Amino acid sequence: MDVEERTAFRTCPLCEAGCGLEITVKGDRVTRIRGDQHDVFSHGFLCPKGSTLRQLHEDPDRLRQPLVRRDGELVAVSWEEAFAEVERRFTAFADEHGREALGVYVGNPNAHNLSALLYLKPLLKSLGTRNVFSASTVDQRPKELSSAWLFGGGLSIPVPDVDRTDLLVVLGANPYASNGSLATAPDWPGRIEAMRARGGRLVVVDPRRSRTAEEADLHLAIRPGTDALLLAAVVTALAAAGSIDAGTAGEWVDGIDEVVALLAPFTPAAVAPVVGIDAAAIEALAAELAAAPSAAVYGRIGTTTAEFGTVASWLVDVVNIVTGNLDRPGGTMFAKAAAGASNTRGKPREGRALKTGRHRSRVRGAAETMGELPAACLAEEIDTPGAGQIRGLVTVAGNPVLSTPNSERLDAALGTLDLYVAVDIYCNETTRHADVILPPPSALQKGHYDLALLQVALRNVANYSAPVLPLDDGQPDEWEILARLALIAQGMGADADPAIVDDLVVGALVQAAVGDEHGPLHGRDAADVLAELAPRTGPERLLDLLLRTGPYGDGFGAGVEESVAGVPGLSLDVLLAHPHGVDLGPLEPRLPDVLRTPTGRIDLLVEAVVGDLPRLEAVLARPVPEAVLVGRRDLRSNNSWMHNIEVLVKGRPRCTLHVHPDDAARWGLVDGAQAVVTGRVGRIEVPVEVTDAVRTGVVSLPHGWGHDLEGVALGVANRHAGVNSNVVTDEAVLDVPSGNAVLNGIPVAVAAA
Ligand SMILES: Nc1nc2c(c(=O)[nH]1)N[C@H]1C(S)=C(S)[C@@H](COP(=O)(O)OP(=O)(O)OC[C@H]3O[C@@H](n4cnc5c(=O)[nH]c(N)nc54)[C@H](O)[C@@H]3O)O[C@H]1N2
Ligand SMILES: Nc1nc2c(c(=O)[nH]1)N[C@H]1C(S)=C(S)[C@@H](COP(=O)(O)OP(=O)(O)OC[C@H]3O[C@@H](n4cnc5c(=O)[nH]c(N)nc54)[C@H](O)[C@@H]3O)O[C@H]1N2
Ligand code: SF4
Ligand SMILES: [Mo]
Repeated sequence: MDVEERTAFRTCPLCEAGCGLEITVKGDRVTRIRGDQHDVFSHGFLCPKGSTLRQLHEDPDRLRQPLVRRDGELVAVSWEEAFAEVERRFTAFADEHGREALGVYVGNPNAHNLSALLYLKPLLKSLGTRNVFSASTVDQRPKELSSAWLFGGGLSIPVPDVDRTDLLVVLGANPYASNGSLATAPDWPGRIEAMRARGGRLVVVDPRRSRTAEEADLHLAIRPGTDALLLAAVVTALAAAGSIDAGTAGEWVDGIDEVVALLAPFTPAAVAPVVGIDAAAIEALAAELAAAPSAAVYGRIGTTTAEFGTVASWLVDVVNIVTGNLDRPGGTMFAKAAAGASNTRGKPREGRALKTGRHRSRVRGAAETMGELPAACLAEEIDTPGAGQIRGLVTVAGNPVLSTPNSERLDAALGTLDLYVAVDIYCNETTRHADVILPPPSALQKGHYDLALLQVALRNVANYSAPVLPLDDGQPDEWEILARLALIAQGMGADADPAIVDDLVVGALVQAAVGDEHGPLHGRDAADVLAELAPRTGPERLLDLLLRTGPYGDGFGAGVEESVAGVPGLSLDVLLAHPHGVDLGPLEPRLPDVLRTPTGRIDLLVEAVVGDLPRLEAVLARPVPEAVLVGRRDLRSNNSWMHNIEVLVKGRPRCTLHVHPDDAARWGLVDGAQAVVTGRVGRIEVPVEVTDAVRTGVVSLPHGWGHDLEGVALGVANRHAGVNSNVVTDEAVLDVPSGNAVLNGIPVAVAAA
């Protein structure tokens, strides 16, 4: 019998670009995935990873049943047995050690996952521990903090208006490989090429001549870890030239003169020897920024996972502000997301100051930020005895053994835990230590909406994807797994109905909405609103509520009539009727109403940043290390977890150490042979690729590799194991204000093996 063929549309959840996919399905099998030509944002673009959602779904190593440790071995069990096992172990653990002995680590894929974005919070609350860690502190925490301090929201991050700018300055990002980050847009390469075709200029600041740098009009090969110095010198050069002009946005900014005075020691001449860029070139960059009709400075991983990540993140915005580029077309702008944004809720221009350090880590006293402790502290919290020691762990979509600094220490520590429950699709380098692994369904079996990433999109769009394939028999959805864990942690037992959590979450959101004086539901009866959301449940019900109460929402009758020409006020039904998404238009100026700061203005004098400037100044007198390690990304790879897909890993090995020819000669290295890279905490052996794409004194190695550990159940990845760069990165060094790990600019010694 012929099985009917159908077409489904789905946003790719693998990276931040959010491309629309057109998926052909025959029965329960995906037969083809290509770019959705009609997607309102991606217009058919996709990268080599997008079509591998099918391989990911069909990967025999992807877990389809929970695993439980019995006599030392992880064995497949039923879902009932798995939850019962969690309850048994959790109860015994809590009785013996108490909840503060529990740690939690949540990883990157949660940011792309509707279930996690909505149900992790109740899980964390139910677990009742302050030992919360996440991939945010090996990534963007510095930018979240500086944005919270400047604009009143961790995701109130001004994004570069690539589609309209005259000058794009990219520091520490390689969107040709990463497809962009904290600046959501499909087809960065196409956007950059369009910019250059209309006469715009691209400047790339990167110690490597990356793919993006190859496209640039100007590539400045900076010495790693010194972006804050460079940007400070740009401000100083602007001031010296009398070019400080904050433009229209300036009306809302305080502290410009004070900041210019504070940055005075960082002249181009003073920073040049450390930064590795001539004073004249720094002055020229400043002049170009001042002269451009519009310009956008954009910094990413190379600037945030660095020793001065917070200061650099702040300086990116300072430079955009003092050149008059904040909040104007072609400059850096705030997205206005259709759902979930805190900068469209509550009263405009009112907010509370974000505090950090409300509690501190036990061992080294590192400050809490946004309710979390630095991921770089996780290992020591497990392996250092004493009261409050972490003895149990929950991980959700995280692989810290490959992603966090000094990973051998963490790996060893995980082996000593009394309890470890993982929610993950694989038994990998981290989850192999688990007592229980609870696998969520594959991406194709889940609904999708980019609740987080659309808050930093380069264009306002809204796009919901329904699950493409049905759940396997007995397979709980990911939100149900998280909800059931929350119920177990609350002592309600392994059989408690996840609907209890769902109802609590929706109830709290409805209460907040009817209590928001500035929202469309103010004063409405919560029960009526809930009745209108019925019969939906789960993430879809919550999303419907968030869309309807959002800035383009129907407000249950009290919102907008038209979200955009011809499209009614948004709700989930409206999005379901638009499977290619709804285009809500280009970004528009949002000052001052986007602000949620205590003063209702942008105060540049951020205490934590100003307090960190002496530490930055001290670098000017510090000797430059002979060699430092930086990372890089490859288009066919995705952090640590897409290496089990043959089509992505086949061909030439990607986990190689890039070394400049002069350095190779100096250190006696030969292309293709092995090098030993030694840092303070560890040592690795890697194959060398000699290339003048890296500057001298810098070696580059991608992270997320090293799949040859015992017990890792990833057949393909195991054959393309590569080496874990985080064996060498140092957990002791942090960006002070944020506690973010330093993953670039690691002092190392390099020698032939
Ligand atoms: N040296 C160095 N280290 C780095 C970086 C660097 O540039 N250099 N980059 C850092 C950055 S930016 C990041 S974001 C982190 C990432 O750090 P992590 O978030 O710890 O690691 P990932 O590699 O993203 O691992 C994701 C995990 O989620 C699982 N997973 C995938 N999809 C799902 C799902 O739908 N549900 C669930 N429950 N699990 C799923 C995968 O199997 C994998 O175990 O790494 C950081 N580490
Ligand atoms: N294909 C692919 N796409 C991805 C990912 C992936 O693993 N693979 N990961 C996703 C994630 S989680 C994230 S956070 C984003 C990250 O997105 P990006 O920030 O674009 O990340 P990278 O491609 O690693 O680019 C970082 C660049 O910084 C440079 N760099 C290193 N140190 C310094 C420094 O001190 N100063 C400066 N100026 N530059 C420096 C590196 O050479 C590199 O070219 O990518 C996302 N997209
Ligand atoms: S660029 Fe990112 S979102 Fe687009 S297809 Fe590739 S992995 Fe998916
Ligand atoms: Mo990331």
